[in-house]
Amino acid sequence: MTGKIIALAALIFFMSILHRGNASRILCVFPSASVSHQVVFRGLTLALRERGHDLVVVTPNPVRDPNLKNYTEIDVSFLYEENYETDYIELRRNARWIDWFWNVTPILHLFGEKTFDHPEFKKIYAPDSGEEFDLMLTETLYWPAFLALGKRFDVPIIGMTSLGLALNLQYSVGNPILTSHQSNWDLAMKEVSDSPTLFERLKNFYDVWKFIYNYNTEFMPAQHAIAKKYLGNEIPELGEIERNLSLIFANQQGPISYLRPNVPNVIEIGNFHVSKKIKPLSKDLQKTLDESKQGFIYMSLGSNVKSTMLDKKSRSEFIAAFSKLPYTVIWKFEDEFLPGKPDNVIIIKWAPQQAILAHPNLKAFVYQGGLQSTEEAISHGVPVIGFPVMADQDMNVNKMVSLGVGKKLEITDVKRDDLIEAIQSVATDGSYKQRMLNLRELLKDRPYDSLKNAVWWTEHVIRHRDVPHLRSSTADEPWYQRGDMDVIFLIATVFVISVMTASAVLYQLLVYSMKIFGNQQSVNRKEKLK
Ligand SMILES: *[C@@H]1O[C@H](CO)[C@@H](O)[C@H](O)[C@H]1NC(C)=O
Ligand SMILES: CC(=O)N[C@H]1CO[C@H](CO)[C@@H](O)[C@@H]1O
Repeated sequence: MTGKIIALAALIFFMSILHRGNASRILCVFPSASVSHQVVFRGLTLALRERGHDLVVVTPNPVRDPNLKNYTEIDVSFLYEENYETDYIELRRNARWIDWFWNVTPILHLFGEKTFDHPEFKKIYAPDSGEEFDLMLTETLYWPAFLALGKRFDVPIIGMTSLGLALNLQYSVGNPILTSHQSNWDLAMKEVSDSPTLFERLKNFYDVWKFIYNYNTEFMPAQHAIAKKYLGNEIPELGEIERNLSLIFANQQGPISYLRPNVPNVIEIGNFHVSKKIKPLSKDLQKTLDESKQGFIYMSLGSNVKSTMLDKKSRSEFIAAFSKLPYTVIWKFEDEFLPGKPDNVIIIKWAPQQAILAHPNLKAFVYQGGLQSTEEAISHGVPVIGFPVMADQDMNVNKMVSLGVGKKLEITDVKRDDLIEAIQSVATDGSYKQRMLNLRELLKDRPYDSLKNAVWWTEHVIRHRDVPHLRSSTADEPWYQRGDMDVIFLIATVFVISVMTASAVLYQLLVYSMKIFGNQQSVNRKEKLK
């Protein structure tokens, strides 16, 4: 009897060891003060928690659910208060994203410092904290300082982005740098062309390489200084840690992005934040939408760009266009009052977007082209009218237009007639809707669920403590070897020198023979005269 009990106790003991053996501790650092980024990361962190892992998550959008065990949140929501009120629409008139980046670097550094400075976070990374982790997950957009934490805890790092990879990351993971390819959302503000001229490509080449150069020689060292300030001087060069990232989860699903070659440790993700269970609408809104028998239009410029940023003229164009529509318009407008609001327009400060998109009476979604909103529109089969403002939004809307599921208009030059025409054709011509439904089917038709796949890869990295077999040595190539720039330069130089030498020799020969010929003639002439 006692023998049996001892055996049972031993079994339970070993089972618990085994169980602990499968559960890992994961440090997650996601400092972007932007909800649309955070909802993507949260999709993965909650799924990892479900799998039994223990997570510490640094985020400005904590879930704050006391029932979530093994999920410690370090709340950096104060970063939203530090947030600068940028008028992105005004910005669009004046700059390309790739140039504008340099205006926000002070803010990026400040956010980095403020996050490192958080007392709860300090307790985690302090040298004597006793904290141990098996993996670090972090947003790889413009936050290289946090990569140093991977060294502090001696863990592999998985990078993650809520949109396609930024140029700086394309470079550091060893992807080919395609200076004029449409997947470079960094280049876009307005002027993205599917068939750029030679001159435009020259300009893109210059801009892209200048950005990569400045990023690595100015931005990285400043971030390195921040990392050293909080973690000590032992921190290796951040660029080297970045080149060693185990995996990168990139939010770019094939059917809805401009395809490009990626190194094998870039793993496509998507739709992490799209809810399977939609929360019901408020009674009022539900009633309004149900009663919109003609259908309704939903307009939102997202969480970063606000409709209140529209200048008077653009606003009045929107109002004039909406007032002529036979539909109800639900407008996410962040103010109490919209002067001149037509009767068929309802303004709401905050919109339960997925529930609105799910309503069967919805005809079209007027939006800013954010990737998360695009994914939501597709998953509810709603055609779109895009007014892109910044970052990857032009690219997303261009792709939607090329797939025939939407139209593109210009936010800095809103014209009521164009808007009416766009809404009417998308709403009444059923082919937009049909193509959107087809696209939804295409996205769903895949061998695995994207989120489960990302969980599998995360655990794969933990199991093997890194995945060097997926890493391409292209990441180690210096810039001048990428695309064989040095070889092309050498060939071009040799060619130019040869042509110049040959021309010089030919010229000399010509001059020499002219002389002889000239002499000959004058001799002949003299002889004739005799
Ligand atoms: C990067 O990986 C290589 C090969 O595994 C290793 O030798 C090097 O120390 C790593 N560098 C950093 C900064 O982690
Ligand atoms: C790995 C780990 O720390 N798991 C913990 C999850 O939470 C339960 C109960 O809250 C703990 O018993 C585990 O140790």
